[in-house]
Amino acid sequence: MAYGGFEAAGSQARHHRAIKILLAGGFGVGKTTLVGAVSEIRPLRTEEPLTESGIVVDNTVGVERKTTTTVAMDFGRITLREDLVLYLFGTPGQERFWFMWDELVLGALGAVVLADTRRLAACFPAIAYFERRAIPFIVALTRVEGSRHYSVEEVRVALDLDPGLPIIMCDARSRESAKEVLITLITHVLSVADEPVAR
Ligand SMILES: Nc1nc2c(ncn2[C@@H]2O[C@H](COP(=O)(O)OP(=O)(O)O)[C@@H](O)[C@H]2O)c(=O)[nH]1
Ligand SMILES: [Mg+2]
Repeated sequence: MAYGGFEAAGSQARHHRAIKILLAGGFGVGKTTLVGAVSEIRPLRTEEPLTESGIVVDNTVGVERKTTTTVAMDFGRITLREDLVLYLFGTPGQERFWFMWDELVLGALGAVVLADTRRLAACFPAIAYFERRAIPFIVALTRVEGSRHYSVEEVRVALDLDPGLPIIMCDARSRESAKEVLITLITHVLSVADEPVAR
């Protein structure tokens, strides 16, 4: 994976640090939108119009407003400090791109699982994946206007998540909300790192 210019910075680059965060969740849940809202570079996107044949594969029930699909992934960058850069990788939502995940998770600090309360089950595979690999994650709920409101605790039960795992509401279109999601993840990662390791 090329980090565009990052290594090219010469001897100073030695002191630079990069944090890698993954963004996962079902199709149409807001991954591309969130990367776009929070990234300081024009996000690298690989959206393609949904083709007739793609529509058969991509489950668009409940996401009728969606006319493009992320073929590979979204990629964004946020400079936290002069020497500390956060890279955000939106994982491809469709199961047929599952094979890419094992490479994407390498070196990742943690993950955000986006979930839409209308289609909660769509985030099960992402949650199962991160649990299996012991990658710290949080759940961010995007809510579409007019859809039934579920409480965080209802979602926790439905997704069978530990009491300590942060679940927050977010609007993926809002930069402030997207930033709060990332801060919540980093805070969670730090608190998990403080826990004594079970032997
Ligand atoms: N109401 C609402 N709509 C959203 C939100 N996030 C994304 N959307 C809309 O949902 C559609 C699909 O989002 P997209 O980011 O492409 O989903 P992806 O497949 O996960 O990348 C787009 O039309 C977005 O404008 C959100 O937090 N709230
Ligand atoms: Mg997308």
